Amino acid sequence: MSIKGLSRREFMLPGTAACPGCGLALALRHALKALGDRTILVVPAGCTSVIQGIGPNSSFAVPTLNIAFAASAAAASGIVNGLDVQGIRDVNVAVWAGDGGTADIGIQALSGAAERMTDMIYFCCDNESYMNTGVQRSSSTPQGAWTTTTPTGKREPKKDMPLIMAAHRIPYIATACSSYPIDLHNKVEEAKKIRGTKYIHILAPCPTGWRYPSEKTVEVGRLAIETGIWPLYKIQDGRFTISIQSKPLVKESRRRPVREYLEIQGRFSHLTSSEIDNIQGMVSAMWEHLSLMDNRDLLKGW
Ligand SMILES: Cc1ncc(C[n+]2csc(CCOP(=O)(O)OP(=O)(O)O)c2C)c(N)n1
Ligand code: SF4
Repeated sequence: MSIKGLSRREFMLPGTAACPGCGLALALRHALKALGDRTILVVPAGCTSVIQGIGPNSSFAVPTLNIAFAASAAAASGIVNGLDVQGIRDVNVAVWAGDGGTADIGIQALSGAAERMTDMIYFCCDNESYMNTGVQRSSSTPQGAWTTTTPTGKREPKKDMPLIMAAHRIPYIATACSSYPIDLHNKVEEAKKIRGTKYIHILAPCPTGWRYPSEKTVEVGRLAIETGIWPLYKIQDGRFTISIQSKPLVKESRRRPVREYLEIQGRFSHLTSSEIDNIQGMVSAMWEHLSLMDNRDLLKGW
């Protein structure tokens, strides 16, 4: 898919309540283009419910169910079953949740739905914090990041949700980033064709919580990929493949220093040089594992 192949139809209408430069809004716009009009969205509390607008008006041009935090994957399961008994098989049921709604409060229902192999696409749109309620830490906040509940920097590492989902042996898992809409689009298209639970984890820079100027959202997302701190990959039927944008980074010399990604954001401004070196070391160690997993049947024989 090239940029010319993208649908001109918009399912996110003008006048959303997103902050200027919101990576989440950008990712949702492109995911919806790929999902198309035969889609039902399930949205737990979070920035997305604000972006959506206040009823009876909505900036989403697809049916949307707003649901309690812990229940999104369970609600999606119910919708899938309801459609199924009516013989409707051409509707994409998609959960669009934040990292708090996924990695913390929604993980139990998500795990249950994945184990039952519910036919849905679950999106975790990861702005690495509870943004909607004022930038509190989540288990997906990266180590070192300032949030209002980690004023001196988070001590614990980021929870690895995509690999947790891989352990459920679902047929499709992918990572994406709002700065790479074509890659996101392709992955949604791929996921749409597969029956069962599909999980797409999207890194979505947030100028408000990450503390950078709103016009730098695409640049910040690109730096996440180019420094290697956010690897793009997919795991399809157990086979792990690093995506084309991240592939060159298997060679350490092709990675930009992680300092470039950290220094552009106010949430990391308190870090000392040795803490930045520490994060660089974690990224290098992660890439050693990624290069071992690349082009391998990750789940065979498990
Ligand atoms: C059970 C429950 N606890 C807390 C809240 C309050 N709440 C609403 S949105 C939100 C944060 C959402 O964070 P995340 O899922 O990461 O989404 P984001 O706002 O960052 O997009 C919280 C804690 C709630 N609505 N329900
Ligand atoms: S707080 Fe961040 S994620 Fe939420 S609407 Fe604003 S920019 Fe988007």
